[in-house]
Amino acid sequence: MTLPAEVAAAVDGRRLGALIRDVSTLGGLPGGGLDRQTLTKPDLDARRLMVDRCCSLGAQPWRDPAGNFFLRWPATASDEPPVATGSHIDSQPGGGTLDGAYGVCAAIEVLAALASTGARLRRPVEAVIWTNEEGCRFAPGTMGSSAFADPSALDEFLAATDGSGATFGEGLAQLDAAFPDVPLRPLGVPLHAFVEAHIEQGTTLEDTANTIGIVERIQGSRWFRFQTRGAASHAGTTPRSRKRDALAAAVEVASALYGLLTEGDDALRLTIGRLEVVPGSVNVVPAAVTFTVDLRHPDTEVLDEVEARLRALARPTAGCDVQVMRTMTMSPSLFHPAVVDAVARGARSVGLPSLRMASGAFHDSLRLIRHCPTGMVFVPSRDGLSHNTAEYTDPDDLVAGARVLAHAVAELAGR
Ligand code: HGY
Ligand code: MN
Ligand code: MN
Ligand code: MN
Repeated sequence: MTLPAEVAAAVDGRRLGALIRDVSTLGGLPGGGLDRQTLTKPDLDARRLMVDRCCSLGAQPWRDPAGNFFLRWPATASDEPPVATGSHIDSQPGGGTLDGAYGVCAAIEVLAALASTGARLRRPVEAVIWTNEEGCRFAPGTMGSSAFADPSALDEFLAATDGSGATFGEGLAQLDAAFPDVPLRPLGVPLHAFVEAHIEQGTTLEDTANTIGIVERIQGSRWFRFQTRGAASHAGTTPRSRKRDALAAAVEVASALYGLLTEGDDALRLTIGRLEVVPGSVNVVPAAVTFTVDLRHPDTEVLDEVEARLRALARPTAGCDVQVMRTMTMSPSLFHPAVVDAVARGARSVGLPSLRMASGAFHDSLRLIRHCPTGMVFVPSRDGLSHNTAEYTDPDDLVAGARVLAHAVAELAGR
């Protein structure tokens, strides 16, 4: 049996399942699912659980100025750049227990499999926790992996604020006191390769009866913030001719945006996920409305064309001023053939039906593409559901994905 196959075989489903269950309790919601937003107490508690678990295996912990955590399994040629594998543990406010956390738990299971086989690979292996992938508390998403790939981006991220006015920098500052045992190292250390295991969050694997997704590319994502500004006035006395209703303007712009969606090809995705009205009082004409737009498509030209039509909506509407700004950009990206093929060999070696496919969701891996050869392993999501507390993947599929991950990581680290 080859070493990668040996490490894959050493993946223990019960151990993986127990870790996923333990992590799922941190930020767990009473009716199921998670609220473990980045740098909240549940996030820090989950980091502590994972650091302690990996240190008990003999791994060495590191962290960087963006709050990314690295749990390092030593190798024979220890000064070689490591093969890294991991994902994120922050969740949506009403998220599922597997989005991100599965990839980190699978990465830790790879370390446990290495420990149980006593395998010493040529290169170190690092399990990674990337900070703030979701971007729902502090926008944009993928802050940790973005800063890892481009350290100059960190300063702007530190100033990002959440709904309460707290900054990302203040959130990060908690880590020094909470993790005195985890030494700092610089951002962006060299990596030989990065592989992320993640739930598909779509229905392709389920619809095609495949267990493993060999992810070849990720579609593009762009986030925007629209702001309409009118004038607060009395709901009962303001004549219609004098009203400057910011919500009326927002509704007109939002309707035009949904029109772009229906006119677009069926690969186009446009979501208005958050809308805030100021002052938000029942008997005051809205003075201002802020709302977000999440735009996705596999093709940059299409994104550019839809963005031009979206920006054209930033014009006086219903007597109100309308502004728009782009707040996040992720270009459609291809994963590295060497890593994609390593994942494919892992799926073949473990004897699982697999499919080469694209990702509809963005991931930290998209940011790592610029840093080192990168690829992803998908496992099926029941009904394609994610960013929803009912998110679910068959436990056997979770183990299968971890075996494929272990095979790919061991092969890449052995070379
Ligand atoms: O939004 C996304 O695509 C990712 O799941 N955060
Ligand atoms: Mn995710
Ligand atoms: Mn997500
Ligand atoms: Mn991700």
